[in-house]
Amino acid sequence: MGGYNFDKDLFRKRVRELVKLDSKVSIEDANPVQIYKAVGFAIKEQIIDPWIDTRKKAKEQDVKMVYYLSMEFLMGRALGNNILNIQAQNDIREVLEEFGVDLNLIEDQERDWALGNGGLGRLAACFLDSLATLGYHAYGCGIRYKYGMFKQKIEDGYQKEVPDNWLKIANPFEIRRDSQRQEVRFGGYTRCETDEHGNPRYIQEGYQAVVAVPYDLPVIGYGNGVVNTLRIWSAEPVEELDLESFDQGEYEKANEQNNLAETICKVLYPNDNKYSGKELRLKQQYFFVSATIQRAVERYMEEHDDIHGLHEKVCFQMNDTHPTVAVAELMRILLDEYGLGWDEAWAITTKTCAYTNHTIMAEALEKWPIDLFQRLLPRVYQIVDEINRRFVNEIRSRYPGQPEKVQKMAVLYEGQVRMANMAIVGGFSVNGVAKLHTEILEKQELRDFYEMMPEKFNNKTNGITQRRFLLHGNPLLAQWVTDHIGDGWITNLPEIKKIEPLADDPECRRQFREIKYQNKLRLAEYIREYNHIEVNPESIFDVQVKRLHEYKRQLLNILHVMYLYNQLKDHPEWDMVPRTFIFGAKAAAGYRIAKLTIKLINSVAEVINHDPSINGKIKVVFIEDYRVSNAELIFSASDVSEQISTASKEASGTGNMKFMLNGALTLGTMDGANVEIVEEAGAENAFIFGMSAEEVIRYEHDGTYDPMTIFNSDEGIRRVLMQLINGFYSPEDPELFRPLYNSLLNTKDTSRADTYFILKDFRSYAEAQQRVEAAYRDQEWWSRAAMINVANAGKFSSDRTIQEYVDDIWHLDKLK
Ligand code: 26Q
Repeated sequence: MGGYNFDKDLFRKRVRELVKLDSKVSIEDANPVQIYKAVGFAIKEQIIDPWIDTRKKAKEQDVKMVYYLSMEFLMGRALGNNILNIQAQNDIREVLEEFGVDLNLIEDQERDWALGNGGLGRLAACFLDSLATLGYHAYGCGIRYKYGMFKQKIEDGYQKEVPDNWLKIANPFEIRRDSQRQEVRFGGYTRCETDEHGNPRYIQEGYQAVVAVPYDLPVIGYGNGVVNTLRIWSAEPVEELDLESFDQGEYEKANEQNNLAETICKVLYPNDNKYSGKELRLKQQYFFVSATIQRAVERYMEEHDDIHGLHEKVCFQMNDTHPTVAVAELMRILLDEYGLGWDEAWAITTKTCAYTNHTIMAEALEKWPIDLFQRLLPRVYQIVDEINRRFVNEIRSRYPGQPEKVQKMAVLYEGQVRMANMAIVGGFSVNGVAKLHTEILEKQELRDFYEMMPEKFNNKTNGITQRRFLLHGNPLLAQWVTDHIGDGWITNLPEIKKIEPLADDPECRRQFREIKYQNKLRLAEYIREYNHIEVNPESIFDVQVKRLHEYKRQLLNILHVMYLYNQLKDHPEWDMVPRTFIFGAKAAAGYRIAKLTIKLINSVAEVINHDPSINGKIKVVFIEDYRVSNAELIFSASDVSEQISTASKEASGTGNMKFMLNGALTLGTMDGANVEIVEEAGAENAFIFGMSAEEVIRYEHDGTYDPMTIFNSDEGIRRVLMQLINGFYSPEDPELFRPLYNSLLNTKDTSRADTYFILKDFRSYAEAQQRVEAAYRDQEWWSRAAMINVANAGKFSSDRTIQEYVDDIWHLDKLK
């Protein structure tokens, strides 16, 4: 397919007109928000034909396509990225300059599309970018939450959640598609009828229904004229409530349906890696899955005549267990609406559905109470029950006399529906998201499944899009790379390897350092504006940005800062390299320990940043409301990338890749994709510490770890821990941080103290931090290592990941 043929004159004319039409002001009087909207509309006009054509070509060429089913799409802002992908940046910048406005200012008017929590949602967004850029037809399918990820305010050091009313400014890119609405049914009961051939037919009755209305957003391929669709569904009442014409019973039902519609899409659950068995969550899941699958089958049948070939043209990729009700919903449609027999329907389903696992954390596994599931989805539950019955028979005949196999693998067990098990049984592919993660799945978490059906298992190491995280986020480095090796890297990241020899050229290293310095100035400016803290751009920018979770061990990081500060107070003459410790993290609203960790970071910052005696050698900054848009600034300005999760706990991580691509050195454990990053960049160009995944798992099994021994024997650690309970950082309330202290030492709260081995890894971490310090003193060495990291980031493009999904799982055809 071709490019976009951006028409600059038309664009100029249309921005003038659209700002009037939309805001009733002339361009001269328009404010930045009004201009942002007009620019968005004018860009939509320029991509609307390629958008329509993409759909048309997909139909003509009858290509196989994937529906990426995800509760989350963490898109960030669209405008700047769209402008780059249609390659109209210079034209648009010039037109806006004619109007006397700066493009960056206009980009800054857009709200983040924060329809996701963190890694999993951002991965979905990167995948959509890569699918379009590689020329594959794909739909991202999700929910149009009225409120996305909350905005984080820091008040008195505490996180406060503020609703994210992102639709308040109309989104110029979206298109409501009333013609494609679907009905989704909840509750009631099923009645069995016998049809004319004597076959049973199941009919759901007494249900409540909502209408699912899709809103489409364009996903623009880089320079290739392919525009795919992110389709997010919104719930609406089936009929608007008419007070007069309803009798009491109907009135109540209509009212309930209205409420149901309103609540379903109200808000994104702000949990990350944690299951909470809330009924509304299951409603959300079924709502968007049912709408998506109904529409996908309907569309397939508009263009084909035999439902039996569905799997040849369609794949449903399930992003974690959240949409795995898809397996049963597809069965329902095939059985009840197309009248297929069980075996036929099962054969199609198990060739159409595929599942990605993103976690081994036990508390993240979704297990729905059967009574809840059955009440909400009576017909779907019958199907789950039958899937389970047949699967259990299969296990028994395969493993006679081994009841523990049923216990481990059954879909229904101890009154619960185990969604991961359903996904594995009902799909043809199960993948982990990094080599180590997939190995742990095969050898530990999903071992019985792996032994029974090894052919389903495969690894797809995550990736990130270089278009957003280098081209858009770090324009200086992107330009520098392009100046030296051309722009092939934009669509073929492994080409960036060509900069590796430049790491041996002192002048290139100097330029590279200068770019990092400029990016640090840009971030320092942001920190001055939003945090009112002055940071030294010559200091090491040591950064940990990600969701706050105990396994990610932000606590280890801040305890080490406290430890360093103690050292500095004891030895004021120590000429340590100045450091700026930068944190950014949202905590799930109900996660007490996580929220207290944020408070601790801010309290430590308060003390250290205001202590003149240390001459600004340490600064601690907590960046409020970490999100995709400010992440782009942060990665580009970082020197040290903190990836310090307890080994085996972080399935992959993707922030680690964004840092690497922007020339930060990894300080990390051998966890998730860190393992592969080190493999690519060379262990000598990273700082690795801590226990291995194997050691962690061994300790977890034998239960011999006792943090108290460390506390008793290590003076430095003890001093830091005592500062959590002696009011050193909270004089007004010395007990404030007691829960953190307890989480590390007290076995009363949890089954084992220090669940995430913070004390165990502390010394190794501190020692790695010393290596960082020593290495940074040699600026030539450091820049060289940073450049080698960038040069070897090629593997971590989501283009590579997507191509692997296409080759091994989806088998899509490219659009011509
Ligand atoms: C589940 C039930 C109820 C409410 C919320 C949830 C829920 C929501 C989000 C559970 C998990 C998540 C998100 C998980 C996640 O982001 N996992 C991360 O996925 C990344 C992409 O594969 C990996 O890189 C990270 O290692 C992994 O933690």
